[in-house]
Amino acid sequence: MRIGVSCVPSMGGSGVLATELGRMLARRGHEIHFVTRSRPHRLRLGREANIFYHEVRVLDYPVFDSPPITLAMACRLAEVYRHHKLDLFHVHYAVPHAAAAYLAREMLAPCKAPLITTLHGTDVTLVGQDPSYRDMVRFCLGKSDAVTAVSDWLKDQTESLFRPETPVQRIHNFADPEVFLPLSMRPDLVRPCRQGQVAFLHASNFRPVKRVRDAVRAFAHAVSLGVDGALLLAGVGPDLSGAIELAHELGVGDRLHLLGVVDDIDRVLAFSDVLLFPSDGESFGLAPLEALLCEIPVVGARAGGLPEVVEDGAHGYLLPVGDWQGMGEACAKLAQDPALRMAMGKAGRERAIREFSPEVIVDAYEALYEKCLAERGPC
Ligand code: GMT
Repeated sequence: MRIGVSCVPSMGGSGVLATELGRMLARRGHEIHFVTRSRPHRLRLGREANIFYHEVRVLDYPVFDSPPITLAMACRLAEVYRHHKLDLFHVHYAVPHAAAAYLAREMLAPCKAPLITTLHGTDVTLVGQDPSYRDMVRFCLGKSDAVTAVSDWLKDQTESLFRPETPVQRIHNFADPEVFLPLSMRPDLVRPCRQGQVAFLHASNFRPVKRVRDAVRAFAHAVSLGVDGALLLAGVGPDLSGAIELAHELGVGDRLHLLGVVDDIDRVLAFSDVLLFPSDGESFGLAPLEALLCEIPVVGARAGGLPEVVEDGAHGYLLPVGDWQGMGEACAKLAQDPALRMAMGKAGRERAIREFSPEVIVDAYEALYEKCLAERGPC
């Protein structure tokens, strides 16, 4: 199949998933055409067969307050469709990708290429609820040949918030067990913190939904309980400076390691001991899944789709949203018991391989594409 893919290219889980899915499909012999504003950050060009990148160029004319990206993306998708004879469009994150692909298909009429929309989270629960986008998201879901959501929780949210005409199919996210490896398989890695310190990692784009302050408070609480730990913060975003300030207020500022935007998060996860992920309403939690593969227990909030990824008490601990004291106690328990960390880590990797393997998930997408193509019939 020749597949046109659109996604958010900058940091974020939806672009990561789109990229990894594209790479897996390309390895199976499909031709993948990424049509995005910039190169998706995990996409390495020129190293793998069957992968093509088409940048969406946007004319920034002074008359526009902000350039109409959706229109430029629609034009580029239509152009790539014509030049490369695409079979279907698969867009990740509804706004604005589903609207752009819908427009492209209308421009190409009577093109019958199926449109598959994968929902990732805030495109439904936050951005999609804003009156400026809500009706467009509902419309695009109805015009998609298939709609998928990355967790049962997100599927339920989508159904109750939008009541879409197109049924929503849950296809979980995946991560590559050959890339995300435990430290025991990567003896070359050097940790940024002191020998003997327990390394707690928070990795995100530091938006309010991530509740980074809870991560800092939980860490400080664990330190107050006698843990000799370091807090690694990977990523950047609006709440990073507030988190740093809070760490200094709580007396743990000297234990912070600011890693900035990390390209090879597999390395950082491998040398960490615990992932702290207190997000509220996380639809899935790709970083926690990657942590499980690296045999790192997760301490987080029992909210959104995270309980579908991490089982409380088996691969870490899930506490109510905002319960940083409980999270701090869970961190202390894990810090003081390396055998427990190791047992949970091993159970986590086994679960991740069993439930979220690339083979199973990519099979599901492939089957969905074939079904949509069969239903649409030849162009
Ligand atoms: O929905 C978002 O906030 C953006 C999106 C992203 O690009 O990072 O994140 C979502 O998609 C990921 C991949 O499917 C999920 O692992 C994240 O849980 C999800 N984020 C939220 O729901 C907050």
